[in-house]
This record gives sequence, structure tokens and C-alpha cells, in this order.
Amino acid sequence: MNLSTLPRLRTAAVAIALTLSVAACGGGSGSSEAASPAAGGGDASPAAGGEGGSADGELISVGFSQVGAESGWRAANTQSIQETLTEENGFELSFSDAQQQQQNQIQAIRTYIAQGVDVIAFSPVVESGWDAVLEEAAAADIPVVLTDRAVDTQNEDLYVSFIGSDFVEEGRRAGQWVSEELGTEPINVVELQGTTGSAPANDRKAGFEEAIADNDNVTITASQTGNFTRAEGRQVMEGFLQSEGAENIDVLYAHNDDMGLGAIEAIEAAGLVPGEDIKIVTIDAVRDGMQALADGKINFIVECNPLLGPDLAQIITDVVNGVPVDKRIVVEDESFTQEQAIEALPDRQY
Ligand code: GYE
Repeated sequence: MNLSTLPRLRTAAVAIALTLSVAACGGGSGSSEAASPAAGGGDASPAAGGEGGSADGELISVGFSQVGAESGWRAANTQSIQETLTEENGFELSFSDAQQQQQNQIQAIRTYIAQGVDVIAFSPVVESGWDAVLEEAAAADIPVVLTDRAVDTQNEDLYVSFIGSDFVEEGRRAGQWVSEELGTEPINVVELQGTTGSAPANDRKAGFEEAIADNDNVTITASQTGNFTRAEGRQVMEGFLQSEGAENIDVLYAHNDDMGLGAIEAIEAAGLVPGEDIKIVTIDAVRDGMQALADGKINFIVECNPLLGPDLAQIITDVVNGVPVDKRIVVEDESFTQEQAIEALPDRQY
């Protein structure tokens, strides 16, 4: 495993196994109950050096169902997973892209169950509707790890661990910035939501609304999904400019960089200056977003770290080897102003 690509995550297990990463990391974050060890058994610890591999030296077979390829964030996330869950590191990875369709993910998970993989991992496109297929995995004794996005279930025993960012907190930070920096006078905000029903769309909306709730100057005047893509971000922003009138839009809050970047195209096509005529706040901090922030076209970005591969590898290894894992592992995120983006850009990994 390449330690230099470790994200700034913290879990007890990872902190112990990957002591080297700790120096580079910030303060610790969440994690609560420990999950009971899942299938696999055995009391051996993970292979030395943080590499994967089951206790008996066999490759660990992993079925991973990815959401899609909708954004720069997703591309970086896929790359991190594929570069980490390699044979060299002790894994045999089956990877599938669900093209943002829940039905495709359910099918992929059923295929992995039929194949009898050691562990299934997936990033659920939407929050609800997973219980049936997760029960099938449980019946087959295959542990499931959630990465990036949560599921909405009454039965949390249906997965062993969930690693991902705190999306409510991300939305809150975006809302706080808007409220404090721009909400000193009355402003109208239009909102580009992520994929309808997805955890990041639900949570980033809720967090933002919470943060602006006590500032009467800040009003969300229009809110619509742009499905986390650049093309739909542009299209929906064109609609906002028409329905609201450009002069009535002070701020755009986009749930990810890509939709913000699409919206910038629409704003420029309308003869306006993004970042000035319409202020823009987004979430992710992927390279293209950070470049637009450094160029003054975006005003503030809350980070969402996509480099989940190394920690996912560690969780999977622990689960297979019967080492307890945390039920919830929270990824730490930063945020960036324009000045901070200029400074951070040269060292960005994604
Ligand atoms: O912010 C967005 C992607 O689930 C955190 O999905 C992820 C989100 C990310 O499409 O760009």
C-alpha cells in the first residue's frame, strides 16, 4: 500500500496499523461503536506494513459496486480504490460502475453474492431501498462495507462498517461561510442539489439550511437537482437565470464542484462574471474546482476527501481476519478560500 496516498482519516485500527500516516494527519474524528467481526474468522492480525491479504495468505476477493463516473470526485475515488485493492496488496477486485442506477448496483451485489466473494463494498447511489439485497448478503455470510455514502436502514447489522465524510457538516460549513461573509445584507441563494435521494444531497442541503436558519438576510429562492454532473449543473443554472432573473441571484450553492463548474459556463454564457456578479460556493475541492477557486470564479469550497482506498483496504483486511472494526469512520475534510486554494493547488493529489 502506498502510504503517501493515505487520506487524512483516523480510526483506531488504521492509526495502529499505519502509524506512519499519523504524523501527516490532523486531529482525530468520529468513530463510535465497534462492529462485531464478520465472516472470515481467525485471530491473526493484518499483514505487516498495512498491506492486505487474509491471514492464510490467500488473496481477499472483493466485489465493489461504484456509483458511476459522474464527477471529478468519483474519478479520484475510483482511482484510489483500484490502485489500492490490487493483487500486489493482497486483493482480487471485481469492480463495477452502476451508472448512477440503484438497480444496477443491486444486480452487481447479487452477482458478487453468487460469486461468493469474501467482502462486498459499495457506495450506495441513494439512501433507501437496500434492506432486501443486504439481507441476501447476510444470509450468504458475506460482510458488507459501505464507502462514501450511507444507507437508510432500521437494521445496522446489515453492514459491518461505513467509511465516509460527514456531509451534514460539509453543508453546514458552506452555509456558515455564506451567512458570515455574504449574509450581512439581504441575499438570494440558488441551490444545485446532488442526486435526488442520495446521502450527500440530503445532508448537504440539511446542513446548509441549518447554518443559515438564524440569518434572515439569507434566502434560498430556487433549489433543483443537477445530479452531481457538469452538464446538468449548466442546464439547471440556465433555467435559474431565466426563471429568477440574473439580477435576483446573488449566490449559487452547488453540492459539488462539477455542478458549479457547469453553472460557471451558464453564467459566462449569460455575459456575467462568476465569482463576482454571482458568488459561488461548492463542495469537493477536486482539482478543477480548486483551479476555478484560485482563478476567482468560485468563492469558497468545502473539501470532501475521495481517497478512501487505503482505509477501505485496511477495513476489509481487518474484517476478513476477524479484527474488530469501527462501525462509523468519519473522513476529515478542510475548506478553502481563494487565497488558500492558490497555496494548496501545487500539492493537491486530486
Ligand atoms: O461530492 C460528488 C459525487 O458521494 C461524496 O458524489 C460523494 C459525492 C461527491 O458525485 O462529486
